[in-house]
Amino acid sequence: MRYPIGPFTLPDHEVAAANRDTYVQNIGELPQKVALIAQQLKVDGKLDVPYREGGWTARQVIHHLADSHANAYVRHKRTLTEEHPTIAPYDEVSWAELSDVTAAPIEASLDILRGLHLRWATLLATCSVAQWERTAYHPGSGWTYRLDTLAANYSWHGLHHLAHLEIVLKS
Ligand code: NI
Repeated sequence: MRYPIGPFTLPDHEVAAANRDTYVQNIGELPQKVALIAQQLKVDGKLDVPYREGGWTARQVIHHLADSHANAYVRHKRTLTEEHPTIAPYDEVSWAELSDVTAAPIEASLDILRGLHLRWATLLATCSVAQWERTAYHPGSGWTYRLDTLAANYSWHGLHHLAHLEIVLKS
């Protein structure tokens, strides 16, 4: 239940380079997919249903996507403009428990995702080969990301949480 599409594994450079278009497409398409399922969850009154026992509610998942991908966007931009930056971690569990997550309507995060992903997918779609190969260090995992493996991670991350929302919808 926790990893409905399986955990993320860091692709090797050859695989990541071959799949750049897929990552751009997945990142570009996510907001519309989330908005569609969020609308269905709202109609069904399931926004406060967790996707698993003790897990986040659909509402928390939607707000988490906005929180996480705002960080992701900054990570991509820093990778493109700084020399091998160290990615700043954030406490995603605490972020999901802050008051805005219960007080703000999901539409606020759907709006964030729509604008953010349009910028993000446009940025990635126009990157040069040299830009795709720029690197960043992630202290949490100890991984060195390239821009394409970072995009791979977030391409997976969007679909991972979309699958959580689908679990709630089918419950
Ligand atoms: Ni997540």
